[in-house]
Amino acid sequence: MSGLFITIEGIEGAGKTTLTKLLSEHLKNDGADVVVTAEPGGDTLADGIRKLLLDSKNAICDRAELLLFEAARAQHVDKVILPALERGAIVICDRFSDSSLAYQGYARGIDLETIETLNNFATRGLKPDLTILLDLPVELGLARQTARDRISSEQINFHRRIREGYLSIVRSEPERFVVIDASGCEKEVFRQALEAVISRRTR
Ligand code: Z5A
Repeated sequence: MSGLFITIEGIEGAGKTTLTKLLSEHLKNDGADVVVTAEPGGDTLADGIRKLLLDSKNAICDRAELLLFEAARAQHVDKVILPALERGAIVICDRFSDSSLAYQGYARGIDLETIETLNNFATRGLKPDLTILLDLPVELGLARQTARDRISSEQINFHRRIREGYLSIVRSEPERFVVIDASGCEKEVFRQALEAVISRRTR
């Protein structure tokens, strides 16, 4: 597979969507074949699962929540991500399997090994070449948010466990991650992220 798979992770309001847009525009202007996508979602089926997952009217038990994220991921990987990587594109994905470890594992309390096994099944073992973690205090991220859904309206301690969870994942796989202080301005976050992408592309 000749493409480059980049994922962007972080707590709510970290600036993932903003960075994804800035990076993809820059790389496209540079002439690269870039596919921008996000989880949960990516095609009609996965978008439908996203609506179920984020709707505050749905009372979803933790195991069902995990399995729905993994079902959406399996569909996303087969229909969007793998075909793009196979043709040599740069895929920039706003959230991926680390989100399940951070949210359903570290924050909800589901056993991490179970999640790793399900992640592996859903992704066919696909791992990002580079994961950019946008790290910032939970209070700042939540203050940037304009709308709340079933998951973002959880208590502040839930969001703190997510942040700590991400930092634990980084410690276990430091070579895959670049951690950027996302409390800085958009331009500075973008500058650091672009530097990381360029160094990964030229490896
Ligand atoms: N989830 C899960 O539990 N398990 C999983 O496996 C997966 C996901 C894949 C997806 O919702 C939810 O699903 C999410 C995790 C869970 N939980 N929640 N809630 P989503 O995709 O709709 O939500 P999100 O990923 O958290 O996105 P977000 O809240 O929109 O945040 P963001 O994309 O990181 O931020 P943004 O939209 O780029 O920026 C937010 C605002 O801040 C906006 O006004 C920007 O202009 C501003 N901003 C951005 N960067 C900056 C900087 N650097 N300085 C100042 N202001 C900034």
